[in-house]
Amino acid sequence: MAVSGKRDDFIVHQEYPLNAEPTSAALDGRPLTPLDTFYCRNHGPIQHADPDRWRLQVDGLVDHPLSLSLPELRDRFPQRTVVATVQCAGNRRAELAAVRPIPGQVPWGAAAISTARWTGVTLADVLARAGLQPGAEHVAFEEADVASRPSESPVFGGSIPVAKATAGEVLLAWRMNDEALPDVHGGPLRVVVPGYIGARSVKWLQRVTAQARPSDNFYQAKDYILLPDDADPAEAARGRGLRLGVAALNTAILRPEEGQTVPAGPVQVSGYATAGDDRGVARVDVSIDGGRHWQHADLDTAAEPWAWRLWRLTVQLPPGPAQIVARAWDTSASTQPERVEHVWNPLGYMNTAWSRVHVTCATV
Ligand SMILES: Nc1nc2c(c(=O)[nH]1)N[C@H]1C(S)=C(S)[C@@H](COP(=O)(O)O)O[C@H]1N2
Ligand SMILES: [Mo]
Repeated sequence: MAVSGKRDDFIVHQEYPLNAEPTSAALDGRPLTPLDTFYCRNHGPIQHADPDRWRLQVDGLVDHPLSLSLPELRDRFPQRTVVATVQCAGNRRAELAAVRPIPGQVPWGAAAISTARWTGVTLADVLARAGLQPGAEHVAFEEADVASRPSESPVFGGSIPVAKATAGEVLLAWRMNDEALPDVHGGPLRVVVPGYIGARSVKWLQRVTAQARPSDNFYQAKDYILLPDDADPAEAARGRGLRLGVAALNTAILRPEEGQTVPAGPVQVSGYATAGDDRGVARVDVSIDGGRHWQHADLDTAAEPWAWRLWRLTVQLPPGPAQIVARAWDTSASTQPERVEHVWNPLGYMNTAWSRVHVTCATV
């Protein structure tokens, strides 16, 4: 099925709500993901709001509650641009679901992640104008509550700690890759929280609330929960398990693609790596013998601080079946777990295991 504004080869997991990702090959090798290639992750209806009537409320533990139109946001605060990667906590879930089924969750490949140039104002500047009160430990976001929302889909929201909210890289954005933010990606206004799971980058942002406690919004308190592997998935709704927030070290091989036939000899392997919040990607290793020997990939040197690091390496593959493996290390010298079996969890979040691609090498 074709999705309006997206490439013809977009992989649609679900039409409503719209959940779709690009092919690995389409994502590969581009520091910025074009708008027609950027993945779409939705829990409810895509909103189509009139930008001229949009207002953002800033309330809660603030001295001066604000109500700002888009022109007011634009005119009263300095404009900022940040290149940032957004990654869903469910990225790479299909590999987990191959170990044990994960019913009712979107079976994402490795492309529920994309990078854009976001332009807007910093949340820090807006909060400074509102005046945070002592006791404001968290900043919560909420999308607009629209009449078209089906009864089973709660209003989307979530929160981040105040230190992150005031750190300067968190944007209230209305432009994406120098174009107006498309409705599907949260237009006219979304928050972009680099270094956190994608779920915190709330689209159709209408309310920012300073508060003492983390958000009790369904999607933070009862979903996006990492449960112990033997837990019943329903336990997430009872508030059990770890609440996700900060992103984790991850990497994926984008090329060659799983199951591909490649000519034996030199083969270029490439992909992305991301690190959580205040960490960076330090190194990416590639192995063609299941992890006994590793070679270091070339990392993009020009990468922006909040963007993924693209990497590539040419390996020599003998004829026959081959498995290519990749893992990343971060600036705290931590690396990724070896096996998906070891990170399996009932809702299928945070698959950070070594990335593996199986190919067949044909003699030419
Ligand atoms: N209002 C709203 N914001 C949202 C969501 C949503 O369903 N509704 N999905 C979140 C999740 S889980 C992710 S991963 C990102 C995806 O952003 P994208 O669709 O622009 O790729 O948006 C986040 N913001
Ligand atoms: Mo997500």
